[in-house]
Formats: sequence, C-alpha cells, structure tokens
Amino acid sequence: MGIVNVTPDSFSDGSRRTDPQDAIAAGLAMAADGADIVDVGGESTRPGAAPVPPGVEQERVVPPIRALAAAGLCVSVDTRNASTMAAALAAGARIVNDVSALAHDEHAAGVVAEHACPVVLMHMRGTPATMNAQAVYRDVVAEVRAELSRRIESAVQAGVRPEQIAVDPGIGFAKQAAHSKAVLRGLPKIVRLGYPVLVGVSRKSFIGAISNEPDADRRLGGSLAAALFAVLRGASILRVHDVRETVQALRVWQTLFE
Ligand code: HH2
Repeated sequence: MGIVNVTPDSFSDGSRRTDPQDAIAAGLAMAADGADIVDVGGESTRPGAAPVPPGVEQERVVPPIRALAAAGLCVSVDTRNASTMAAALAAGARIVNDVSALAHDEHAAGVVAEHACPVVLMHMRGTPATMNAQAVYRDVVAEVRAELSRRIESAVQAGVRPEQIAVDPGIGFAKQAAHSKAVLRGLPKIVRLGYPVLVGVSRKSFIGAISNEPDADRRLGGSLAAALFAVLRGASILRVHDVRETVQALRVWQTLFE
C-alpha cells in the first residue's frame, strides 16, 4: 500500500502533495513501482495534528481518487469521516482505511456496511491531538489486541462483513517508541485475531528513536528493516512511502527464503 498524502502538514515533508496533479502522478508512480493499493488521505494524523473539516478533506482527496480509480488503480481512502468515506467510494475508492477503527464518526460503520467494502480497523486511543497522553499500558500487545477485538465486534454489529475486515496495531498512534517495538515483536498475537494485518512503520518516529535520526525523510533504511520484520511476524499489507525500495527489499528477502 503506497501512501499519497494530499496534505500540507504530514509528518514526513517529502510525502506532502498539496497539488492534485502531484498526488495523481505520485499514485500512478507507486502503482508502476508495484503498489497493489494506493492510500489517499487528506488529513494528517501525526501527534498533535488539528482536525481538518470533512469538506476541506473531500476537496483534497476526491479529485486524485477519481483520477487514480479511473486509471484502474485499487484506491483506499484514509479518513475518519463518514461523509469523506461516502464521497471517496462514489469517486471510485474501493477500500476504507480508518485510523479510528470506525469510532470517530457514528455514521462511518453504516457507510462501510452499506457499501460492503473492505475496511482497515486501526488501533489508537483518543484522537491525534490527545493520543500521546494515552500511551500508558501494562501489557501493550494484550491491550491493543483486546481493544481491536472490541472495534471488530462493534463493526460487525453495525453490519460490516467480517471477511472485509483487516486490522492494524497502529504503530506510533498512542504509543511511545517502546510500545511500537513491543507491538511489532508481539505481532503474531494480533495475527491470531484471524484477520489480515496491515502495518505502517514507514518513516515513523520509533525508527528515529532507535537510529537517532530526527529527519523523517532520512529513515528509509530503518523503515525497510522494520517492514521486513513485520512481514516475518505475519503482516500481510505494508503501508509505505517508498514503494519501489520496499518492493525490491521484499523480493530479495522472499527469494532468499525460498
Ligand atoms: N499511519 C498514518 C496514517 N494512516 N493508516 C493505517 N492503517 N496505519 C498507519 O500506520 C497509518 C495510517 C500516518 O502516516 P502518514 O499518512 O504518512 O502521516 P500523516 O498522518 O502525518 O499524514
């Protein structure tokens, strides 16, 4: 899954694409480089980020989603807002990726259920503005697993089909670096929930903490190492900024394992 951030304020400067033509070109290039899914988002969810009104979010994401879907790409929309999910699905998006696991907007589960589309339920606590204060765990893997389990139950109760659900432990969301490391090590326990697991480690701050690299755009090596580790621990979808490099790393790594 390649990341297309149509935002002025994403945590990685190099991933910000405010011009729709730029976003479309980036998505097409990621598909050519081997991305199976292109994830288009119009709201930064970095720690402390201010929420973006859904109308503004839709102005950002709908044009690139329409163009990328028309070009035949499998597009997901990265949003917490039901109206943006509906607008993106109408424009040709096929997957909903919600960092709040359908908890932020009371209408979100209904939209996903009605469209019977695949959905990514990601773990976090609070909102991007408040989540850092809630990064307190006794057993982070067990708590993330239990909280994801509750989000799955609530989605299914609202009519979301279990076979359309993927889960994500939410690396860096309401998690300190030590929590993100523990979650990656404990990923098999999340895999045992029985749903495909998506992992987003790309350029995240725990990589900066491990490698002493404050610049998010200089964390490619660490991102590749963490991505391969996540696959080894059972991840089936990787959400990444650097598609070409990740595909190459995966190909070589998998070939050597064969
Ligand atoms: N991470 C980000 C955004 N959306 N979705 C899922 N499922 N998993 C993730 O780990 C995830 C996500 C944050 O990364 P990015 O989009 O690059 O930054 P920003 O939110 O600042 O735009």
